[in-house]
Amino acid sequence: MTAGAAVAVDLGATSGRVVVGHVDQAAGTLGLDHVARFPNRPVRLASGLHWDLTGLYRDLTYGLADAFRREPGVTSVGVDSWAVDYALLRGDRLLGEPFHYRDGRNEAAVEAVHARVPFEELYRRNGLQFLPFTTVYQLAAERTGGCLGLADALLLIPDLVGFQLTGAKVAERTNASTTGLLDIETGEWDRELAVRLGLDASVLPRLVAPGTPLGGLRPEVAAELGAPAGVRVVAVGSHDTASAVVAVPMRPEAAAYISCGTWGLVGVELERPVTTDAAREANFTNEGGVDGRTRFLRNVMGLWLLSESVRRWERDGPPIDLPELLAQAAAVTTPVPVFDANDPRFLAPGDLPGRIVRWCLENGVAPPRSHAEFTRSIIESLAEAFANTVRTASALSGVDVETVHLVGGGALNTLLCQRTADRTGLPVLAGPVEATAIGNVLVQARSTGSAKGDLESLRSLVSRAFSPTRYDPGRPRER
Ligand code: LRH
Repeated sequence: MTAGAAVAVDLGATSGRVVVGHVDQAAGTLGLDHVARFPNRPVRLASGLHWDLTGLYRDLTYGLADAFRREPGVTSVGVDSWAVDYALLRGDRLLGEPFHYRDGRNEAAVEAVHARVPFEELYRRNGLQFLPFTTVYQLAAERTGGCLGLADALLLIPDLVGFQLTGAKVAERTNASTTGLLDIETGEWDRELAVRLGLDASVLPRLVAPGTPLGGLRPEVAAELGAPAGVRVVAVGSHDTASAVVAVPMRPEAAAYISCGTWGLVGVELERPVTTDAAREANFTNEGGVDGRTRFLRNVMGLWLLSESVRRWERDGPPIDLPELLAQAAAVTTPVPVFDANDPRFLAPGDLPGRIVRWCLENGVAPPRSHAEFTRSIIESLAEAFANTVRTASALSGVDVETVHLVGGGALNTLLCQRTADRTGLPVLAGPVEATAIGNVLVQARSTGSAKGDLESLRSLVSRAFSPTRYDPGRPRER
């Protein structure tokens, strides 16, 4: 038994996990035990594409019960997930399963929002890149035919899980910063903006900073999960990307990061937001980081391009062995197209390979033919988008990037890491793969007193515990 263990619940758009973390700052150690991993499969209902939040909650609570069984020394639990999505509640009751941000309902809402508040003004107020699924647009879609009028609270996904566990209704700041409703200057809810958009700001809960204790488990939950006495739920950087950035073992003044999973979040960490016209035109975002830092970054489409292509191939053919497919992609020697990974046509679920072919035909380049060529084309296109975004982040922020840190599941993709090094012309340090869970654990550890210090002290624990794999740039293979 280790005293002061912290359990991280990390919910990604394709899978969730429960991880027990042990932090001993005096000894300079940081260890992780993987307890549970479960798929996160969206569900298409008559009302649109939703998350199966009830199923996810069941799976994560089974994971928590397992964690408590294995490690009776657990003192805290922290929850992070993908951003922007929310649940509506009336009292304790959920008003339906939350919408998936890839649902098509936002298209019309974007225009309606910009008609009331033009994008330039929105950017000045919230500092966020344009993404058609940012919560403000989803809420505008909700106004017509949705449940907003019935709701008395809106909870983002990790806050919803926190509410089910503890009964506390809050909005953790890093994730709240992705809604579009947080004032970039004051860090408070922009109630005036909500009113102008016709939204009832009274549904927005109290904001809390990462590290804030939310309370103990509800007695029924504690009993059902066999929780050790005194376990507390702690707000972490509940936006998964905020937790991942905590665990990037970087020197922010000379590094860029790529948090690569379903999305590739590419940027730098700053002390202050950058909301210049140039940043807006380059569609860079200023999301809230832990300890008041700014995550100045851009969303790049990420490994979704590959996972959704594989899903389509598997629908129409035999199961695919991913490591084998990646090995075949690495061995491709014929030229493959580099397409615009950020083209909005790749956002919605569906026939991604078909859309890649159409992009190529519209742009006068020969489309890939085999699964291996598609995979290689996706990896080259992602590496190119990563490289362009690192260059732009550096130019807009003034950070002189010497090293690129690539964390998350993408760090296991050796071809992607090497081609990112080649295309940026910079060394890529890959890992940790579980950066999000580590960042989640570290913020809990600091809140419960088993770790101290600023982000740099926490990051030095990460550097000692996880040595990255280094990829040096070779000669870029131009295509
Ligand atoms: C990554 C992520 C990203 C958001 C998207 C919705 O998981 O949180 O930072 O833009 O999901």
